[in-house]
Amino acid sequence: MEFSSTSKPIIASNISPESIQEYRKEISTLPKENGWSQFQDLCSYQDFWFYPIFLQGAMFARDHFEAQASDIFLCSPMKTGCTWLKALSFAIATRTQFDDSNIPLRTTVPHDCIPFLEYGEYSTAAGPKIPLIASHLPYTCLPRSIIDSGCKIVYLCRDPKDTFVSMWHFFRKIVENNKPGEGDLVSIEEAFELFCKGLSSHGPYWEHVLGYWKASLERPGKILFLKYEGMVKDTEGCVKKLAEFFGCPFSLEEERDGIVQRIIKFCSFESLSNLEVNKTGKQVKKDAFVDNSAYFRKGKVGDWRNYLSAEMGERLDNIMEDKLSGSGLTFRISPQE
Ligand code: PAP
Repeated sequence: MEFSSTSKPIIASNISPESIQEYRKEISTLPKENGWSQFQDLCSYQDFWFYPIFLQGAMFARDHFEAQASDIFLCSPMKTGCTWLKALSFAIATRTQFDDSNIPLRTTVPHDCIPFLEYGEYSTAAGPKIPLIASHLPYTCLPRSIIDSGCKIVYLCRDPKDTFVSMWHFFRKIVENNKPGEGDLVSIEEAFELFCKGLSSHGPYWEHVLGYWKASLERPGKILFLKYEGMVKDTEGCVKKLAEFFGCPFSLEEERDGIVQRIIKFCSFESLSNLEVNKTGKQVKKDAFVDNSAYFRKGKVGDWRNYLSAEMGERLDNIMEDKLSGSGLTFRISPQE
């Protein structure tokens, strides 16, 4: 994998005050619905729901981002395992430069090792410049040049029930930390109703997944479609698949030397969540902050059972089945699994 050239100096933090005004104006004209807290409405943009905080950078990327054919995008809806995918991808891509003792992931939260397209943080990504860029944007909202340049895309999604539960906990923490005493997130039951109507950050969830699923069928060599549950079940297979997809497959010698296992162990939930930076560090974004620990909650498949009733689970499964019907994609787990 080439590390040198492709990071571009276009950064959303360089948006001129005039552009910010323009984007704010554009956002103010969008249809709105109540979000999961009293602090921010959800805005309808290109058939998806967004919090305004995510839209400004998305619009800036829409207008200014020029993809290079060698860029590789790590795309996912929120809370489906992006932090883990970033860590694994970074470790795979930089394995000849670093080992566990000096890899930037040891001292930097994965989100700061691989930048987000829509936060425009290219210049702040830690360590070597690698052609990996993450995004939570739906496929149809990606800047046109990403598709036109034939960039590779890894897409990661997750059982919607676990995704929903993870999202509710994440936003609750953000609201508690940033607006202490000023109100709360809606209850998990209310948020569930909204999620089932498609009203969630970057939702409807099923449309996000379907967009990339259909694109992966049309362009199989360019889009690698993964599920969190598959990554948990066969992490080794996924890590090897990622390396091949990135164009830097593991050699037999590397496999013999246990490099694959080393990466898996270093990027495991237990290992990353116990690093000091991920226990006590913070990400400061404009006027809000996120504790790095918020990206590491439990990392379990099926945790939804601790928060949703069987009926709620069944209801969301049915909605997904209905929305995905005929696509060939399912999130139902077969009895053998
Ligand atoms: P983001 O949208 O804010 O980037 P994202 O990383 O996609 O969040 O998802 C967070 C989920 O991944 C959390 O799930 P949970 O709430 O159900 O626990 C988080 O715990 C899980 N996660 C983070 N790191 C790892 C890891 N190394 N291995 C497995 N799961 C992980």
